[in-house]
Amino acid sequence: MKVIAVAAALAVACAAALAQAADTKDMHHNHAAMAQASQAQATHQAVGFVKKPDAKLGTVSIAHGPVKSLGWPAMTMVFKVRDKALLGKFSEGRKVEFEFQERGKEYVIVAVK
Ligand SMILES: [Cu+2]
Repeated sequence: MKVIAVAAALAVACAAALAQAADTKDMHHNHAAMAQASQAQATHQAVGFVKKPDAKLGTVSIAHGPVKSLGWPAMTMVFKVRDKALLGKFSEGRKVEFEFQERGKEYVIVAVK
């Protein structure tokens, strides 16, 4: 079930990358990099309320609910946000459904609804 969801998300992400890179030589490289990333990293899903975005640091604190895939209880914590375009969606007080990955000591948000 989860594998299918990740594969579907990856397919969407790849399609977007392909569209973006359609007229560049990098198309093939992007695709290979994505395939690698998907094997190495699990994506976790959570729902929460935005407490405080920090545009300077590229982080956001979120009061999130339980995260089953990590065995986490509900808590408030700081996430890194993958890029600025995503960070713009985290306005204070907003309810967000998001996906994140563990990267070293950080938890990086890679998608948000
Ligand atoms: Cu947490």
